[in-house]
Amino acid sequence: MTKHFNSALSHSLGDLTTWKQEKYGLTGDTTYGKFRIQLYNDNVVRIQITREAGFEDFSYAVEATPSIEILTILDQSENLVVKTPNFVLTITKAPVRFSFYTIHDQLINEDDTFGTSWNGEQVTTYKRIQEGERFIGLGEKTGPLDRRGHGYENYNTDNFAYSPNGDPLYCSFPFYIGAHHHLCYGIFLDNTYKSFFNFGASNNRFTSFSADAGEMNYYFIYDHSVADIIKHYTHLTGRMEMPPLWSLGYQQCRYSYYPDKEVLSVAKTFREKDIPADVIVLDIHYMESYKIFTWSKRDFPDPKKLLSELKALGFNVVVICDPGIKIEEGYKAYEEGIRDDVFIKYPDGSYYAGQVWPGWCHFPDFTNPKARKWWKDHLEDYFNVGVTGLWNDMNEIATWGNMLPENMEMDFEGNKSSIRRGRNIYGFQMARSSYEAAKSLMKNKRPFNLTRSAFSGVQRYSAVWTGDNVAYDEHMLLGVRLVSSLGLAGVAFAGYDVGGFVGDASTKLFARWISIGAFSPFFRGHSMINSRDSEPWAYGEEVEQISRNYIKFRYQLLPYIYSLFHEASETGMPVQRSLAVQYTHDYKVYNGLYQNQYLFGPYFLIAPVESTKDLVKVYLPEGLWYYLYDGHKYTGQSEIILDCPLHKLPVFVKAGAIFPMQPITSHTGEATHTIILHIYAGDSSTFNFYEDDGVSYDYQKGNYALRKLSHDHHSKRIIISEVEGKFISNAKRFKLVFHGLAADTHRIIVNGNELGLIRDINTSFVALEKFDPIHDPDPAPQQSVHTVDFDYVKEEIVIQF
Ligand code: NBV
Repeated sequence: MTKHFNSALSHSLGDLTTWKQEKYGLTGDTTYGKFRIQLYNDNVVRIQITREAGFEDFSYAVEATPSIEILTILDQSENLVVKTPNFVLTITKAPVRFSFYTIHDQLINEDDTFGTSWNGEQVTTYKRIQEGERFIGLGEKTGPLDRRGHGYENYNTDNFAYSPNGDPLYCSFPFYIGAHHHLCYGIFLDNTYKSFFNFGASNNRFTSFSADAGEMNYYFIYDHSVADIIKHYTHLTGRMEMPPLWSLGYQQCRYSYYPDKEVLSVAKTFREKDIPADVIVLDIHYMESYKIFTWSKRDFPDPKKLLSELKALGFNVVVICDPGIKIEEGYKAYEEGIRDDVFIKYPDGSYYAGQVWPGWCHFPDFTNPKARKWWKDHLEDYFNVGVTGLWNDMNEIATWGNMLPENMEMDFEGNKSSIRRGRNIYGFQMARSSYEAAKSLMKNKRPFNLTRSAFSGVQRYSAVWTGDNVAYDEHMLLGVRLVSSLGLAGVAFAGYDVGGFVGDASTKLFARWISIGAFSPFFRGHSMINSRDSEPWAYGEEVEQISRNYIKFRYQLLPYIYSLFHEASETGMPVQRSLAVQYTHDYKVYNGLYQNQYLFGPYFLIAPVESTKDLVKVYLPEGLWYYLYDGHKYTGQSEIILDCPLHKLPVFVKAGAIFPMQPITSHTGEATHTIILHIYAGDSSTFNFYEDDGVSYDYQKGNYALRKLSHDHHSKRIIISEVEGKFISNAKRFKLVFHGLAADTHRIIVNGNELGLIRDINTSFVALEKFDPIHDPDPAPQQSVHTVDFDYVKEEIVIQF
């Protein structure tokens, strides 16, 4: 029986009155409410707490369903104990509190004495902070890597030129990871109302998470590593599909390139200047009076012709799409939107109107299947002229004034809710509508989809970029942290505007930003209207050369990067990994000096540094590390001081690394025929090298080629496994590049045949040949580099060295 209480005060759940075992867990009634526990697998349990009559089962974010049926539940005098093979949940009966232990009785996470409480409609769960506990995650949130001592709000907002501590921004990812005593766990609050996270920002006693309304509905995840926790979280919220390969190349954007001649000239300049690029992005000026689904008659009279000319130059085209639909008689999208009843309304049935680019607009309700269908019908025109990617902007929803009335209603698949519940999911649903439409309209070809606003699970539909950043050093480093943090929240495909959107980058800043951006999952240069030109050649010869070098390096790394995206699609593992993913319990990685460092895939450690610095302090975690440019070896768990001239972003490669690269191309449509495997001596490791056609969904039907690359340091052996999958690689040759072997001491035997050892001492890193002719005409190698090449065969290849 649920008692009534004074809703002006905070009340917690109360004591257990009855409980019952259910198929996947149990339900319990308490003095003031009820709870349900469901096991999703041996590592994931869902806790729902409500005062309503029933439990909510609808979620846009979560795809998984509970699956563990056999449970051990012990009914002890003071507790209920739920045992899984991997952790134990103890529910105290009076009052009801939830605590999680390892199977060896170590405390992982426990409710504070406040437990779960309501304050009016707002529901909060309080957790006791453990000694030395750190918190990471929440996706696109400013502030430090370790969020202890900070509080955040999730309320998707167009935060133009946000400050380095600005909050909230465009996205909500109510998921964090806690770490203490060599343990870690994740908590995902699946509630789309405005929510708050307090990581000991009030005291050292508790951390709390609240939602303005709706259920307390959280998932507790326990496993041995952050990577495993992300794997479980993305099991719940889904994983990305393989992106089109071209979307991993360099993308050039500007608010806005127009007319068509300017677009073509930008594209041609990339080719003339020998700077690789794959995408031109069209911002709002391609439209007629900013009306989505239209093309400016004056500036883009023949989009189909323009796009085919760009295609011939090897460029794909991505167009911006805003949700605001101009209220204008005769405008097809508007008239059909009214006809199909797709726009958001007030409770009295009148349409909401907000002002944005085209003037007064209505906004489609993407939680309504009718609106998604209408959206798709209108998007079709883009694909008919050859567009291959969509860029979802302004979907917080952003309007002039930015104040969205909270009484509006949204469909929620026929189960109407107020926009208080819909706002944080609006961008997600728009991105979903665009992706699903594009996917079906492009037949079997993969579209690229990008969104500014998002919620947990958006990785299934879209890449995310960090909105309107500003051209200064601190913002550049903030962007790096935002992308690393998005990775922790399952969004592997993320990036920032290289060069800074607002303001003018200095020459040095642009050089640094584009070097770092080359090691970002999503790599796009973009800048605001009325700011200075910001293409890689717009900052003078030296910066042009630095840009060319790093963009070329990225293109050579694409087989590695593409394989990382495959991993993300299989396990949710981010491409850009905060050091906290791998070195969670090494306190140094949270130090303000080192918190921006990250791993790009398993092997590259990037230490982003301000453009104003010539010297930088870098922290190298455990292991042995090679400086990218000269192979100098450093022993890990050490802080080093390094020169960081503008043309050399501090980058290190981990000993044991074995990864594929390819020759330079000017865009991803150019086939290459050699796989260059780089091997760094000193440790062992394995890497899954993945290839497919890069454009279609055939990989889901087995048309891929997966090879496990194993480097065994002790037996001095490399094994390239037999190809798994039907895809026939373009490769004809393998070339091996050994780093860090003593000169002339190694015979290289490939499948039993001794191959002549070729010593290459012209440069220390073959892939970076002529890395920077301006500064390093002939860099002296500090390591010996050996290369050897042989035919590509799809059977297993064993190399002894
Ligand atoms: O469409 C114009 C811009 C776009 O360039 C930018 O990337 C978005 O974040 N858009 C915001 C609209 C508002 C700009 C002030």
